Parts: sequence; C-alpha cells; structure tokens
Amino acid sequence: FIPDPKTVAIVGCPFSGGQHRVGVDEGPIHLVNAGLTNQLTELGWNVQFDGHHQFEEISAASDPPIGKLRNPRLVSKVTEAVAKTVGAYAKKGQLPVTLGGDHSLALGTISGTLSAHPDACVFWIDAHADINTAETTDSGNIHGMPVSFLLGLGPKFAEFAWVKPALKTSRIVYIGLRDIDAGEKRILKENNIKAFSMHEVDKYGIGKVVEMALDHVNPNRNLPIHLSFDVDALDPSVAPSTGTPVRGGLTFREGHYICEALHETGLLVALDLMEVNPSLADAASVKQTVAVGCSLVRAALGETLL
Ligand code: B3U
Ligand code: MN
Ligand code: MN
Repeated sequence: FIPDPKTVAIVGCPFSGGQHRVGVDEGPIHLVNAGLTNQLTELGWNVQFDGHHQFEEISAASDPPIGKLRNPRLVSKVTEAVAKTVGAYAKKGQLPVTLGGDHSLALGTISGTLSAHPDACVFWIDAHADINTAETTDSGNIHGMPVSFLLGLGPKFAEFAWVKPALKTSRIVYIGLRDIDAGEKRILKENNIKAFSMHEVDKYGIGKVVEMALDHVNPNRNLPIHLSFDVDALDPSVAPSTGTPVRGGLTFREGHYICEALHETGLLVALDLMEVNPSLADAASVKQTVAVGCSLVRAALGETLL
C-alpha cells in the first residue's frame, strides 16, 4: 500500500447535533474563511472544496431521545452522509480533510476511511476518549461516543444499523487524554486499548509518545493512518474556543509535532479537525483558535519548520 494523495478534498461539516452547545457548526466556515484552502494550495496540493456540506434537517420534535442518546436520528443521518462523502474521496485516492463541527462526525469520517482502507489505523488526539456507550454516557451527547460505535461496543440501535463495527481495538491509539469518565476508563482497560494521557506525554515527551503510538498501531509502518484531531486536546491557553476545554493539555508544539510526525510517515490518508467553536470566547481567542486549527492542518499536510 502506497498512498499517493496529491489532492486534498475539504469536507466542511457545519454540524453541532452531537452535543448541546450552539456555534460549533460555525467552525468549518471560520477555518475556510481564514484561508485554509489557499494555504494548502501554497503547500503544493490540489485542493478540492465544493462548499460546506448541506445536511438534511430533522426537527427536534421528530427526533426524541432513544434511551440516553440525544438527536440520534439526526446524528445517524448526518454521519452516514459524511461516511459516503469521505469514503468516495478516499476511494478516488484523494485525502479527505473533514472540518467540524462536533466529534460525532468522526463516526462518519472513520467509517468512510475504513470503507476505502479496511486496514487503516486511527490516531485519536483529544482531552476526552469519546468512547462512552449508550449505557455508560451521562450526557447523552453522541460526540462523547463515536469510538464505541466504531468498535461495536455497547447496545446496538436500528437507527445506526448502517454503522459497521469496522475498527479493531488494536488499531486505535489515543494521545492527550485527561478527562475520562469512569465507564470509559473501564472500557479502555477491558479492551486493552492503547492510550497516552497527558501523564505519559509529560513522562516520555511527545517524540517518544508518537513513536510508541506508531509501534502499537502500525508496527511495520505500512498501514494507512486516519488522524482525528479534537482541538480540545490542546491546552485551553492555546485553543480556547471549544465546547469542553480541559486544563493541562498539549502545548502548541506538541500538537503540531503529532501532525508533523504523522505526515513524515507518508501514510496519512485522512484527517479530521474537530470541535472549533467560534461562538465561545472573545474575538481574539476565536482568531487564535482558528489560526491554530489551520496551522495543525498544514502541519499534517507537510508544512515544515525548516
Ligand atoms: N465524556 C463526556 C464529556 C465529553 C466527551 N467529549 C467531549 N466532552 N467533548 C461525555 O459527554 O461523554
Ligand atoms: Mn472529541
Ligand atoms: Mn474532546
């Protein structure tokens, strides 16, 4: 397998139904308006961007909770559409860059990637593990659950019948965790899922952590890589405009290093940048967060310091 993605397909997903704060749907609009597509062209990519995704609307009245799941039909419909879009780009040999929007979208992006690259592994960069099931969740917000759906853990729902449990527990690795629910800790342990919390980042340094993470999910450095980056993995002083900031996060450089190192593998086939919420925090903080988001995408797509 040798990926040769010369074309980036920007998939703007103005979607907020996986959580309850308004504004995260504006994230992709701000990222594109900040000049992201031009920046990628300047890096030497062909950039395809056909406007932001238009999603089918499902009113709250016709989408009551199923068990604890909030907006289940809406999230399912939207993520199914995203899976088709991302999968189609990936099958054409293009590199989909999905801009969120909330992290429930990764249910779609990773399903799409796995439809084109069944042996792909996932780097999940986040303060949170997003691995609650419909049983363990307290919030009912599906952005806290996409990983369990992808792994086939927890109760199944007819509304999510399209989701294939296509991801193996040995093919996902976390970096940046620091706010994990008790039920999630148990799921991570029981399933032997590899996770590097901020404790390990402090202990080993980010260079060693990325190397150990690659050794775990991609020991022969031959599997395609999907990078799903939740901007709240970064410290709130670096990326303040996000729905659930947690102190003690990755520095600006640690976040960028992950992106640069995964680019260097030559194996990156898909990228998500999620949870930028321009309606939270003051104008300067919003500008800073959007700029950092663009900069992370550039780093993953080959921008170097020298
Ligand atoms: N674990 C909590 C909180 C959370 C997850 N992801 C975010 N927040 N961004 C939950 O709601 O499942
Ligand atoms: Mn997340
Ligand atoms: Mn998060």
